[in-house]
Amino acid sequence: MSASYLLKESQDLRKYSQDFLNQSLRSEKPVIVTWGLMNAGKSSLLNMLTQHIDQEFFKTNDFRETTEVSAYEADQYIYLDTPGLDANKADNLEALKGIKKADVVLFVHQLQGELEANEVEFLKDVRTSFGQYAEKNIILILSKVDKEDRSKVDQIKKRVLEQCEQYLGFQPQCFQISNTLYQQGIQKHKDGLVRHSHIEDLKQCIHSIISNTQVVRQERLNQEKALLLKKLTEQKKKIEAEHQAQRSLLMDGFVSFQRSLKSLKQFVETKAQQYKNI
Ligand SMILES: Nc1nc2c(ncn2[C@@H]2O[C@H](COP(=O)(O)OP(=O)(O)OP(=O)(O)O)[C@@H](O)[C@H]2O)c(=O)[nH]1
Ligand SMILES: [Mg+2]
Repeated sequence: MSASYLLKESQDLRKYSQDFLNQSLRSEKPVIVTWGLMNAGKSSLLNMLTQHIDQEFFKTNDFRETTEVSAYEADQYIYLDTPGLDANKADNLEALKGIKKADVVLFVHQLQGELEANEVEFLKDVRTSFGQYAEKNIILILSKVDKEDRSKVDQIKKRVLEQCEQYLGFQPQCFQISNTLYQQGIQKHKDGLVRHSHIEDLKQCIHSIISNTQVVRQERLNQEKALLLKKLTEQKKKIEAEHQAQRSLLMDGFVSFQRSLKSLKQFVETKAQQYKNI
């Protein structure tokens, strides 16, 4: 490993440590975050969960709408909306920023087929961040169920849960929701539509998960602290090894320099003696 690479690695680790320390300054209210591909219905869902029925708080649209993380602070919770994931790496990084702040993750998948590769990759990162709490705190949302027939919804649900089992090692809780049905149900006072939207069921589920927030936060912080300590110890070893290597290099150079100096001295002395004897 080159010294410049080691330096860069150490600088990254320093930033990571600083981020870790900043985390303890986070808000007390539980944080609920949506993630998912562009246009999946993330912002619409948050509008429904925060009772922004007639006037939206989180902007929604048919084209890419959310481009940075935005927040709504309610009485009990904070809701975070994130930009849709896509093949563009930089944007996915922007979306990932909220991971450590999230207490509950609503992963929104639009019902057009199975999970795409970048959705799976992202879910793996979220799982890592939650550790042993991933299974409970990540909720899978199948959105816009009003657009598909029941058999297709069931078929996609089965496939997506199989993928979760395969790539994450567990099947998360899964809700088949419709923002549109919920909105219409509330506006027209139709309980059937509200029930069919499953938004109230989702709210209850979130509520039950959140009762454990402080314990989970502490555990995740402990896990991360242990990981950070491990990384710092490994980095210390690498730096010591590099230091030793540089020192040996220097010593080797010094020994051969001394040897040359010695032979030069002998040469000069011999010559001086020879000239003296002439
Ligand atoms: N039919 C139907 N359409 C929905 C539903 N939820 C959202 N939509 C529509 O889907 C489109 C995208 O919704 P958004 O909530 O903006 O999606 P998003 O995931 O926040 O999109 P980005 O922020 O661009 O990633 C909008 O036109 C919504 O009106 C739903 O339950 N049913
Ligand atoms: Mg959005």
